[in-house]
Amino acid sequence: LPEPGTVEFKDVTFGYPGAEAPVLSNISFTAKPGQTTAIIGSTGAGKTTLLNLIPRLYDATEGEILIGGVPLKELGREAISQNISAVPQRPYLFSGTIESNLRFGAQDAEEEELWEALRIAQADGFVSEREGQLESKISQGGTNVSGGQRQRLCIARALAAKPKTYLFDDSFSALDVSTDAKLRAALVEPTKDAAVIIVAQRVSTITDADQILVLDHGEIVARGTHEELLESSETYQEIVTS
Ligand code: DGT
Ligand code: MG
Repeated sequence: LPEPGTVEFKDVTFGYPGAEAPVLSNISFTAKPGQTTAIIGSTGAGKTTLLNLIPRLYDATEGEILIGGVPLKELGREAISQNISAVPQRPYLFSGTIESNLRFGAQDAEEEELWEALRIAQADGFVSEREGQLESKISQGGTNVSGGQRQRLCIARALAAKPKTYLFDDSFSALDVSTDAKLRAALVEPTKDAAVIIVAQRVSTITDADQILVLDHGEIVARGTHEELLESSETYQEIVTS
């Protein structure tokens, strides 16, 4: 069997219920533990849809997705939520405390582990400045923290769960360039044994990815490293220069 955390797409096609044309066609790739797989492509290309198939927000219409060699449908909801942490494109917080938000998926974590997750996510500063710190209240939807803070808290929540697979949907583009760089540098060590899949808008976020998939109208039109794609893919060149 492939290592735990490995994500395999085998000829996956997906169309939203009731829609005429598929949004994703014949998607095949493997995201391995210890590697970063980046997905880039214009708005509407299908990046979020592709990520959402992994925790089974939707099921593939055709083809198969496997995690650690096991088909998603055989894995069960619990194993999926225990092994995969997703930071969605529009991250949400629950009403409750910062701590209860971080503990979603990490019920047994020590308080020190929660602070470590906050440090990596560059969120320890503003949390320690809030009255009550970990006990400080989050209103429904997280409207009493800024968008960038919400994003970092959701990244901290994903880290606290210590999953084998991380899914980051455009999680860094709302951050200023320097916070983005610091956060991604801090992520290297804690995610080094996991399969990391990153959807990105900024090419600078993914230049050091082990493989980049270029998605266009629901199809992978090119794949490779940054250097390889600069040579081989016009679509990638357009993204880089746009
Ligand atoms: P982004 O986030 O703006 O860069 O775009 P992507 O690449 O994340 O695109 P995605 O996956 O959100 O959308 C791909 C296509 O699927 C696009 O034509 C819109 C359509 N679509 C997205 N969500 C839904 C949905 O819930 N229902 C239906 N019927 N179509 C959807
Ligand atoms: Mg999206």
